[in-house]
Amino acid sequence: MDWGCTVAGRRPRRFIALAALSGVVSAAVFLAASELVALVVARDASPILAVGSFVIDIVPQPLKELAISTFGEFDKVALLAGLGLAVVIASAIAGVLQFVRPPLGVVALGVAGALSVAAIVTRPGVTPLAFLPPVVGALAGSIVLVLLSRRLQAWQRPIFPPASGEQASPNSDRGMDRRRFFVMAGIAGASAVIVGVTARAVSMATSSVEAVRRALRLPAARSTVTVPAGAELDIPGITPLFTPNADFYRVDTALTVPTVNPDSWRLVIDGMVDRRVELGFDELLAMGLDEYAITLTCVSNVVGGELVGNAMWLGVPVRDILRLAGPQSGADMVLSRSVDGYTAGTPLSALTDDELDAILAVGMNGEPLPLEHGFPVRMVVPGLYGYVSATKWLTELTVTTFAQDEAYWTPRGYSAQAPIKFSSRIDTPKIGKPIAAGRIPIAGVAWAQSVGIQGVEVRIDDGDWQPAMLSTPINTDTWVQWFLEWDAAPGTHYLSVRATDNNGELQLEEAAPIAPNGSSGWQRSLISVT
Ligand SMILES: Nc1nc2c(c(=O)[nH]1)N[C@H]1C(S)=C(S)[C@@H](COP(=O)(O)O)O[C@H]1N2
Ligand SMILES: [Mo]
Repeated sequence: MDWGCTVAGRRPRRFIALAALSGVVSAAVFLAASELVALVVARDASPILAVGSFVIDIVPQPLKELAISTFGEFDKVALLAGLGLAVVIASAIAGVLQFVRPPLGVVALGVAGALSVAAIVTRPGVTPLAFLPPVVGALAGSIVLVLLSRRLQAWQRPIFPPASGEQASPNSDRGMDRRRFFVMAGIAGASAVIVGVTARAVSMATSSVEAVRRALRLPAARSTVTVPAGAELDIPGITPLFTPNADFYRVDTALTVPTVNPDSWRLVIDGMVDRRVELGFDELLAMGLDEYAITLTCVSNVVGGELVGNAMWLGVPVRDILRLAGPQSGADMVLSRSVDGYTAGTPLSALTDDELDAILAVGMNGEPLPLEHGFPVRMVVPGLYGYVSATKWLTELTVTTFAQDEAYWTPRGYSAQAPIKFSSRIDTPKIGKPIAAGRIPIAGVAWAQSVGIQGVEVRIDDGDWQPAMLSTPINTDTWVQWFLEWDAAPGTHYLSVRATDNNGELQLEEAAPIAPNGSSGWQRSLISVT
């Protein structure tokens, strides 16, 4: 192959491709060096994660919904993959720029470094040295880019006159230059991958908070919830009464799970209060823990969807904590804040109501909160969607007003206040899973947190609504299971479900999308019987 073959005035395609490759290698060095420095001086300062988080915050609402509906719980993996692709493309362009118009490639890396610094230092809770990783990364990446680009120039030189100011090397052996380029690109690329992956892995593995969590023994509950006999139906395919932590849905804007050490955790209660209060983890535990069974629901749950789960929480009523600070008259909202800057706005009345168990939870299904579910402390409020109440990795409760303060989702297309629209779901038989004809149970769950479910009805095809049997409810804050026996005849059938709550209200029939305040409608699923 003749590497030197060229059309007059144009560089051969091969060199352009190799210039692009040198850009990609330099970007890998940039990221790897950043990860390494981040590991040492500022764990929160990974450029790729900071830029990813920034993207999450600025992405328009419809796009976010599209991502969630397309990729489900893998939305963050998809985001990182997309970001990775963008980095590859942009860095390839930077490599070509550096080759044809130096120092434009270095300028591009500098801009990438500056943008990373901006994305990092504007994250909440950032440490003072957080600017360092992208700066060192940009420097390392630029050095590699300049060196690779020079090698490429040298290799190409016999065909082109030297660039101004550079020395011609007429005697240089092109085979040698070519080898130098590949050796350098290979070493830089391979070490970037090894260093980058190792640094990230070490950073994740040595986040000591998981070890702290495993060693943590929460005090026993002062009062426990009695699960009545008949609360859990024994039907294959039905959702379990309590959702195991490993299966509990996860929804948040955090690209990496925040790691909060309970030893340094502080909760600040401020805003419109008689006295500002600060609480440590042990002080919170010392207030006494009780058990609460509460079903959590996400506003993004579509009719028949999976973004709902039931857990046995261990915690302290929020009203007891607010009482320490003394909310002032005129306040009507509590803005709860997470370490990662996320906020939720909850009506003050929902948090002070003696009849409603809004809690700060530290335990979930018999263990400390899993890291993904808000360790060490999160909020849980029966009857309100998670985005307006269930702040994870909680650090601050600001007593304020809806007029004065806005929570994370409010300017992003969701209602400031959002009670859960009660709903019902068919768990079995499942859509797209043909079943054998015969007597089978139709079963599922229904929830109307803080009110309770009075009844569930099922309709087969266009028949009459038939009352389903309900499990014995634990309380009004948890879902109930329901079932109906069905003589399934061969063919395709529509199964529909609807619930009535303890106020005698019928589940909303009118279909609504998840934005701005939750989906509604009756689930209708097509089942094929063979
Ligand atoms: N810090 C933080 N807390 C958060 C969120 C978030 O993005 N960040 N999302 C909320 C939303 S929308 C829901 S539905 C619940 C989900 O809680 P889970 O992930 O434990 O199921 O957490 C809430 N708390
Ligand atoms: Mo949510």
